[in-house]
Amino acid sequence: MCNNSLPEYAFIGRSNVGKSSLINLIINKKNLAKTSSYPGKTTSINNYLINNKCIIVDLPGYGYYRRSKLMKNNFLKIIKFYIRNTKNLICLFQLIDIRIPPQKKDLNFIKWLYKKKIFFCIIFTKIDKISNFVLNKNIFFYKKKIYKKYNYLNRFFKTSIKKKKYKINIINYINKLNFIFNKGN
Ligand SMILES: Nc1nc2c(ncn2[C@@H]2O[C@H](COP(=O)(O)OP(=O)(O)OP(=O)(O)O)[C@@H](O)[C@H]2O)c(=O)[nH]1
Ligand SMILES: [Mg+2]
Repeated sequence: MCNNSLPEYAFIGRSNVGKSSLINLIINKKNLAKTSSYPGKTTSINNYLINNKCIIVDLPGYGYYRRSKLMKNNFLKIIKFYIRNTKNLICLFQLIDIRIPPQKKDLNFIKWLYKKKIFFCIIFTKIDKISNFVLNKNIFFYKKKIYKKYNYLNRFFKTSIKKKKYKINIINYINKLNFIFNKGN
């Protein structure tokens, strides 16, 4: 948890969804956040100070099936404590692997975010791994599912560590939020 005066942006999602990889891409540092092809790599809350302007936070993933139930619950508790108690958490980026149908673990986490009124955006990851047709279809169904349940559509982004051009939308959005944050302080 970090209660300093800078705006903070955190990345959350199931283990292996690509949180650490996306952070490296966004901050342009190849191996700063540790990544792995095996789930469960990030096991602590890692803060990265970006140009003295904001803090990017890499969170451990939730729901890694090889962890014991106790460990999974403890990780979830730590993540939720961080999210609820970080004063300057401006936006939480919820990462979703768009190759697969909506997963209960993600939908439960999203439900909790709505319940606790946490501001979040959704990032669909690994878009290089499916065709444009499947991508658009999956995004359509995801949006529909969320809209039907909450009557509200979050801002959505799509990304890939292989199709680097998509990161600019997230960078621009963070810059915009930084600007708004600084104007209000
Ligand atoms: N093809 C492809 N692979 C990706 C993409 N993003 C991440 N990966 C791969 O997915 C695997 C997991 O990436 P990580 O960034 O470690 O995932 P994580 O969400 O931080 O995982 P945990 O730390 O275990 O919670 C790695 O092998 C990455 O190279 C993507 O956009 N496209
Ligand atoms: Mg990670």
